[in-house]
Amino acid sequence: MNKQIIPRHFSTCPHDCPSACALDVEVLPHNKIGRIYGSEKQTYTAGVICAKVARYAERIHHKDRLTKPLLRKGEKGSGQWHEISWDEALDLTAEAFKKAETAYGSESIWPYYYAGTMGLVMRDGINRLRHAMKYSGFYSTICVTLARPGYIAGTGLLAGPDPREMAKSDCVVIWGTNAVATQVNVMTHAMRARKERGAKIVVIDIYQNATMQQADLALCLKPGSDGALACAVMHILFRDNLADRDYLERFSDCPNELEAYLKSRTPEWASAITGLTTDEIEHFAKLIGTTKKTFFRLGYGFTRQRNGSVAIHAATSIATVLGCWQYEGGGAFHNNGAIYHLNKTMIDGLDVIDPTIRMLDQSQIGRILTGDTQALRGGGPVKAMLIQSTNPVSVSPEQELVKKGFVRDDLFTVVHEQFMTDTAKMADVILPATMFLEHDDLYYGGGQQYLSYGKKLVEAPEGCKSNHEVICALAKRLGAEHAGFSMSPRAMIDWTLQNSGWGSLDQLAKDDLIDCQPDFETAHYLKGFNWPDGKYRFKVDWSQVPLANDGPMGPFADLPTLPDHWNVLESATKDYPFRLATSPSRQFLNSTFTETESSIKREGRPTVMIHPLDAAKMNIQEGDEVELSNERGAVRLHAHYFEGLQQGVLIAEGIWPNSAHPDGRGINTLTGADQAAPFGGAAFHDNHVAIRPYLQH
Ligand SMILES: Nc1nc2c(c(=O)[nH]1)N[C@H]1C(S)=C(S)[C@@H](COP(=O)(O)OP(=O)(O)OC[C@H]3O[C@@H](n4cnc5c(=O)[nH]c(N)nc54)[C@H](O)[C@@H]3O)O[C@H]1N2
Ligand SMILES: Nc1nc2c(c(=O)[nH]1)N[C@H]1C(S)=C(S)[C@@H](COP(=O)(O)OP(=O)(O)OC[C@H]3O[C@@H](n4cnc5c(=O)[nH]c(N)nc54)[C@H](O)[C@@H]3O)O[C@H]1N2
Ligand code: SF4
Ligand SMILES: [Mo]
Repeated sequence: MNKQIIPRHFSTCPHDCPSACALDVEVLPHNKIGRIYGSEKQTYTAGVICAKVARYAERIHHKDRLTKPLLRKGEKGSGQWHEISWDEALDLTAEAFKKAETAYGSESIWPYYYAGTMGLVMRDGINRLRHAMKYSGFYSTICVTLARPGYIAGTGLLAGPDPREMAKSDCVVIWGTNAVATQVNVMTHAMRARKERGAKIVVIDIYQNATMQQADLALCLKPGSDGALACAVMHILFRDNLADRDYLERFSDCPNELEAYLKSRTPEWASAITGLTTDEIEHFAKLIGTTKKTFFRLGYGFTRQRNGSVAIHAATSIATVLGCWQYEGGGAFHNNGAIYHLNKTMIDGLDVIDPTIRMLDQSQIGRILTGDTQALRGGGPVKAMLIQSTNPVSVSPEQELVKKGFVRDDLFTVVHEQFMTDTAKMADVILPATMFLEHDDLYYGGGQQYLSYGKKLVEAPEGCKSNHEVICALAKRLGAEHAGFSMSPRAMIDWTLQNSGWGSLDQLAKDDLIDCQPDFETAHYLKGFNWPDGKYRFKVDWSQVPLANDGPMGPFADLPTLPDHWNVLESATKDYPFRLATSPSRQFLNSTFTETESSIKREGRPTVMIHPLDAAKMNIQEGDEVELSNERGAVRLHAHYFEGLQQGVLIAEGIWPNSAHPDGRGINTLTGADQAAPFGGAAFHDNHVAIRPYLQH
């Protein structure tokens, strides 16, 4: 057979995923793409990508893509729109912002964004506009402030051993990440270790997800109990003389104090908290205690509990007690954010920051838009918003409040989007956005070590503009001043590379990639951890944790100083006897891909998994429509019997569009926006709820 050869071009996946895969994209005539493949030349991607991005043609060429600016007619959310020109849309927006500023001050405008694209130019340019205009600040809390502090509390730095070393481990502990669904490349390297070296794969999660099904040792514990497991494991390691005392002496702050303190953290104590048997805990401790090349791959899952920062610190501490950091294929990894040391001055407008401007918490958007004085940090109301690359009406906690905020008649909302999302539906003005293959950008991997180029490969549909174009066009109308507003994305990438010590765009355009992996000794902290005394900290002064962010905000509760189980969870009660986690689905990425047929077909419908014994107690049959409820609201979906979780735990996978639920209330109706310690962040998997059959009236 004579196969026609379709040209493939390099790109980078822009989605909010630690893998940031390097891609080979089939480019067809007439601005069409074919299939997308994983690039072989990027050694972490190693030719493998997830299915939903492989079939990206379905998304980029989707018939429902937004291509015309729209102005609301009728009530907010009525679904009726006028088509308008780009000039009209931008003029209207600029006028509304100026009006709000004149009447209520610059902080009444809140530019709001997230990681729909991880491209630095397109994602973060909105910050340049807000800094130049002194608009309210965006304190990014989702994914960041519950996870990172706990890792950094020990190591002093958000970086770790080369994730490719998982392939050289004798044991890979996949903890709180459903890697098969959310970052498939972890599996590539872990499986290689199993195949080539007979390595064991341990998975620690709260349900038997696709990743746990691949495990040699599966630990299915109660939500929010990871700190207890970690402490009992360290107790056993000291008890059985499996701790590396020489390493601890040289590289940790207070090993003797830790050992003494852990005496009471017995397997029996942890068994009662985790729901694991003491045998399971002993077995896990023995396995890693006798396997120096153990790689702890710590994901986001267990940090989406109110005690998450304390728990990830406890888990990271095991690697130190064992001295795993010393070995190739050993150590603990969460994210590589710190290795890139990018100078973001031009993109973010860091040189025009006014530090007196208030920061508003991303997770608290519902409270902010409904006038909660604490969430508004004592300032005036938010009157106008520019929203790019995020879908808060679907993904943010306390959805009832979020919706109440967005229907406000006195709030002007402009949403820059690719699709008619739950958030776009609530806009006054909608602006159609380009997709990653239609603009230039620069990406880095949180879960690996590459800076990676994403070049424009096809023309956007007529009518779509990139985030950068919108920000620059608004800046002009608003009189915002910064050199970045007159640069092209390519010039911006070049400036950023040159000022960060990573060469230039010319070089990147030739190579596509820069491998930023630090040397072995640095990555494994063999020259010392990133504290003045070079020692890993078991004992944490949380106020001193350098979170590379805009926080801290507070005040927050006191945290334990040594690794522990910290019981600040949203515990089950008589009225709300179940604990619900809203874990990610495989075919969606947050609320993205909920518009593509193939993903919807594979996911089915909004579902909650329940243990059959619980279901029997609650009179719930397989497939029944049920209602989940708590203080924050109620959600309707269908029950599915599932034995792979502990009784009392419920799992609802995926963030379905609100309209996929019978009465338009999405899963985040049930999640809370209280600021978890130490620096805030929404505890998406830490909810108490009631469940009952939904009876039609
Ligand atoms: N297919 C797909 N891929 C994605 C995403 C998606 O929605 N879908 N989201 C992307 C984004 S934005 C992110 S941040 C990453 C997140 O990806 P992950 O690092 O995988 O983190 P989570 O999505 O929070 O959840 C991971 C697992 O943690 C489990 N978990 C919940 N509570 C606990 C607990 O207390 N202890 C333990 N041990 N486990 C717990 C959940 O059940 C889930 O199986 O994935 C990205 N990739
Ligand atoms: N219940 C529950 N809720 C959760 C989570 C959970 O596990 N459970 N996970 C949380 C997590 S980890 C995260 S990170 C958040 C993510 O929440 P979001 O950041 O809102 O992510 P998405 O839902 O993927 O929405 C991104 C939107 O950006 C748009 N977009 C993509 N590229 C561009 C672009 O170049 N320009 C513009 N203008 N728009 C673009 C997409 O069309 C999409 O609608 O959700 C959180 N919400
Ligand atoms: S695994 Fe993550 S980074 Fe890789 S292609 Fe899929 S969504 Fe993109
Ligand atoms: Mo995320």
